[in-house]
Parts: sequence; structure tokens; C-alpha cells
Amino acid sequence: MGSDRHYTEEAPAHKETVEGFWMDKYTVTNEQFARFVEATGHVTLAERPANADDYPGAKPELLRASSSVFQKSSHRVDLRNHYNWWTYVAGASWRHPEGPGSSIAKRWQHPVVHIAYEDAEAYVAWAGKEIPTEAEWEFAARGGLDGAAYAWGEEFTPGGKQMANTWQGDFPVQNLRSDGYEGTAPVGQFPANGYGLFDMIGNVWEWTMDWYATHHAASKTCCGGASRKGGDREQSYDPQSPDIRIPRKVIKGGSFLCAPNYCKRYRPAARMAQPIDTSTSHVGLRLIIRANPVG
Ligand SMILES: [Ca+2]
Repeated sequence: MGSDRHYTEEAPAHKETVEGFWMDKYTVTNEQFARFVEATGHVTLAERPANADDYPGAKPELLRASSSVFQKSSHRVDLRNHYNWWTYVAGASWRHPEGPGSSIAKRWQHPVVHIAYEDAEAYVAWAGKEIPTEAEWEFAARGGLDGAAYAWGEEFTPGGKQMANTWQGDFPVQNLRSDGYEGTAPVGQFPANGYGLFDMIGNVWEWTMDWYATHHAASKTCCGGASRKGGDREQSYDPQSPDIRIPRKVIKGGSFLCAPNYCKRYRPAARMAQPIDTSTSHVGLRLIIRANPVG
């Protein structure tokens, strides 16, 4: 697990043990999520106005029901500032991925997006499954290739073939769509990995249940089985913004926005910290069933 050859947050490469589990071949689709909403009446976090008490000092427009939507830029921008391509869009949600006026009518088999962590938890409770840990997710993504850079081997595009829905071209300005997709793709359009799992890499990031910590820190916390370590909720806050105390989970797999010039996170070892209250147009989920459920 992890890698010493790529971004610093992936180091060190280390041994990890997971117990037996089954994983869904695909990420949760809009069709599946719609069935859940119909059965339960669940209203996602993005569809509800935020509680002002939870966000002291926030501008009123940011408290409206909204979600983060990627917007392509018309010109080259400073890649250090992600607000150059992320915008809070009022009315954006899983039903309206780009905001009011957009719909999922022709995207039933696309992965559901704009799912905050509590929405993922509600969905898995209904589905009778569980959210993977980072170790379980990464073990599955490797598809039996121990230590390989990609889920399919050492070459990103073997024989020139695109193996996942990522971004080709100059992010966030020019999307060449060599893989056929500007945004999300329907699930299962690219080859499965060695374990028969589709889209582990690219398309959408996937939530894991681990609180974000560096691999160094996580290995020191102890609780439960080896596969269920992860970090600590209170330690998962963003050290860059000490005033914003929103815990963060690990997300895995990269998305259709991962590009060679910006974010080469289309690999099993890649990881990012995602605040649990933040839904976006490129984060979804995939479920597992454990031989020994966490409960
Ligand atoms: Ca693409």
C-alpha cells in the first residue's frame, strides 16, 4: 500500500493486511441512487440550506443549498488556486450535476455525484453494505498487481489505449477527450482490473471510511483489525485552514479531472482528503460487503 515513487502523501509504501470482502463491480449509479431516494425520501446535504451556526462568518450565498461544480476555464489560470475551476452553484445536486437546468435524464448509468459523506452513509445503510477502508479500496484497485503504478500495470496508456476516464490536454482549459468523455462516463466503459472491478481509476473519486492522516501518522494509531486503522477524526482537519474544523475522509481513485499537468492521481496509491460536508461533481462511492461486517 502507498508509494514512494509519486506524491509525498502516498509515502511510505508499506505492508497492510485486509480481511475478506466483496466489492461492487461499479460505482453507485444515478439509477441506483434514485431508487434509494424513492424508497427512503432521503434529501442530500447539497439539497438543503446549510445551518449558519455551523459556518460562522460564511457569506449568506454560501449557505444556500448548493454544491461544488467544476467549470472549465477559457484561459490559462494559476493552478495553485482551485477556485479557478471550482464554483459553488446554488441548486447543483445529484439530480442537477451542473446546476439548475442540467439533469441526469440521459445519465442513469453514470456514477452518482454531489454525495457528501453522510449521504454515502445513508445509502449504504439502505443497501445493506459498507464503505471500504482506504486499505481495502487500494488492495482492490491493485487487482493483484503488487506495487504497480497503475491498476493495469506500469504504463499509463499501454499500446496507446486509454484505460480510464481521466483528462487529456491542458487542465483546466483544454480537454482533448481522447478517452471519449468530457465529464463522467457511464460505468463500465473501460477495461476491468485483475479483480473484475471497473472504473477503480478515473471517472469519479470514491469515498472511503478512513479519517485522513498521513501514512506515517495512521500507522501509529491503533484500533480494531489491521485493515481498519485509518486516522483520527480530530486529527483530520486541514492544517492549512486551522479555523475551519471540518473533519476529512480519504477519497481514492482520481476522476475525469485528473490530468498530467495538474493532478496525476489516476493510480491506486493516490489519495486526497475530502471534508465530509463537501459534495462535488467528481466524487461518488462504491460499496463492499465484508466477511466480518464492521457493523
Ligand atoms: Ca475524459
